[in-house]
Amino acid sequence: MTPQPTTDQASDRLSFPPGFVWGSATAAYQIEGAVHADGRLPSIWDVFCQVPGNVTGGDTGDVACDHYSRMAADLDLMADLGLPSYRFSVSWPRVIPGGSGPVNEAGLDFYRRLVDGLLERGITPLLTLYHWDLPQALQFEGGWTNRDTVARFAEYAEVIGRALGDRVPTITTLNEPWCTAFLGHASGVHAPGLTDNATALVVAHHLNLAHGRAVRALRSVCPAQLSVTLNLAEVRPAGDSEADLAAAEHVDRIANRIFTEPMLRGSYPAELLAETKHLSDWAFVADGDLAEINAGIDLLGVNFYAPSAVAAATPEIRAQVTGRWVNDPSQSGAGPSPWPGTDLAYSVPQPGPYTAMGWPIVPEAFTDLLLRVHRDYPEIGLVVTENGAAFDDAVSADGRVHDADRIDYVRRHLAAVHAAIERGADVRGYYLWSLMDNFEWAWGYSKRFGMVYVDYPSQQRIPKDSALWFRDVIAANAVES
Ligand code: IFM
Repeated sequence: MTPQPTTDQASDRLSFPPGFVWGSATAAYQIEGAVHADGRLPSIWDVFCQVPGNVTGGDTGDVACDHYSRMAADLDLMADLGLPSYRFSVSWPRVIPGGSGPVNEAGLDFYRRLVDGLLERGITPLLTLYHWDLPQALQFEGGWTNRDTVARFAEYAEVIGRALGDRVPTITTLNEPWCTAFLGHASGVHAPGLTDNATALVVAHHLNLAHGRAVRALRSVCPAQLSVTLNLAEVRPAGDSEADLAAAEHVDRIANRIFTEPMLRGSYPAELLAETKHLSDWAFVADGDLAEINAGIDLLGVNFYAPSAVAAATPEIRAQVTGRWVNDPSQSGAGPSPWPGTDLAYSVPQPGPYTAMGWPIVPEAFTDLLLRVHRDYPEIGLVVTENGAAFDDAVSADGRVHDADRIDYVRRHLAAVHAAIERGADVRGYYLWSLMDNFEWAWGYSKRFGMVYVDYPSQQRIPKDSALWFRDVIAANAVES
C-alpha cells in the first residue's frame, strides 16, 4: 500500500508520507565556476555569455559560486542543513570536453569526489546528466539540431553510468528540455540563442531521442533508477472564449505533451503534428525513433514555479505584442508576448503577487498540475525536482537574511504538494531550488533563488532564515498548513 500523508487538525501540521525524500538542487554551470580548470572546455553558455545583451550585467558563469574549489565546505553546509538528498548536474564539457572523444579523468574525478563526499555525509545524490551546458565543440557541428548529437549524448551517459552509476541511486537524463528547445532555439533568450520555431521542433525531437538512448545506455551499465525532469506548464486560458481554450490546449501540447507523450506513450499527439505543419513536416522523426524514446523510466521529475496564462492569436492580441518572449510578463508592463515555438498562442500577464522574477504566486496551480500529471500518467511516480522562488534578499544589520517571503512561498507550495498527495498523486519527494544563490541564466546574478545567501565578492555563504526553517520541515517530515 502507498504510504499516506496525514493532516493533524489540532496542530495544523501537514505530515508527508514516511520515506518522502527531501533535498535541494543546483546545476553545474550555475554554481561551479572554474570554467578553465583541469581540462574543461567551453560550453554553449560560456559562448552565449560573451555576447553583449544576452545576460543582465554582462554576467558569466566564469566564477559563479566557486563551488568547484569549495565543494567540501559546501557539502559540510548541506550536512549542517540536514539535507537528506542533493540534486546536482554534471558538466558535459568537464567530462568530455570536446563533446565526443577522450574522457577527461580530472573532470570526472570532481564528480567522483562529489558523490563520495555526499555519501560519506549520509546525503543521497540525484544526478542530472544535462542541465543546458552543451560542449561548444558540438554546437560548431549544429548542436541539438544535428542528429549526431544524440549519439554523443548516449556515449556521455554511458561514461557517467560506468563511473558513478554504482553509487548514485537516481540518474536524470535531461533537465527541462523545453527550455533547451524553445528558449534556446525559438525565443533565443537561452544559449545558443537561435530564433526559429521550426528548428525548435527538430531540437525537441532530438532531445527526446537523446533521452531514450541515454536511458538504454545507462540501463546497460548501471542499476540506477532513471528519470527525466520536465518543467511542465500549468496552462490556463486567459479568457473563457473557445479560442483561448484552444490556445491553452495547443500550448499544453507544444510545451508538455511534446515530451511526455513520446517518452511515456511512444507517440506525438496527432493535433500537434497538424497544428505545426506550416512549420515542419516532422520528417526528422525516423522509423524506430518513437520506440527508442519510449524507453521506460522509473520516475518523472516535475519542476514548478508558476502557472501560465495564454490567449489565442487574435488580431487585437497581435497588436499588443511586445515582440520578444519575456518570462516576466507581469513586470514588462508591455502586455502579451509570443509563446516560444508557436504563432498560435500568446503569454499574457497574470495578477500578482509576484516573486522577484515577476512570476505570479499561485500554489493551488501546483496541486492542479500534479493531479493532472498523475491522472494522465498514473503509472509513474513523481518527484518535485525543483520548486522555489527568487526574492530581493539582503543581509540585515544582524548579519542574517530574513527571507520571510521565501518561507511563505515554499510553505504554501509544500501544502499544495501535500494536497495533491492527499488526493491521490504519487509524489515521492521535493527538492528546493536552490541550495544557494547562483547564476540565473539570462538574469545573471541579479536574481537570488538560494536558501543560502552567497556574497559573491567574498564567496561567503550565509544560510537564510528559509534554510533554517527548511531544516525543521525536513526533520519533522511535515509543514505547518
Ligand atoms: O535556475 C533555473 C534552473 O536552472 C532550471 N529551472 C528553473 C530555475 C529558475 O529559473
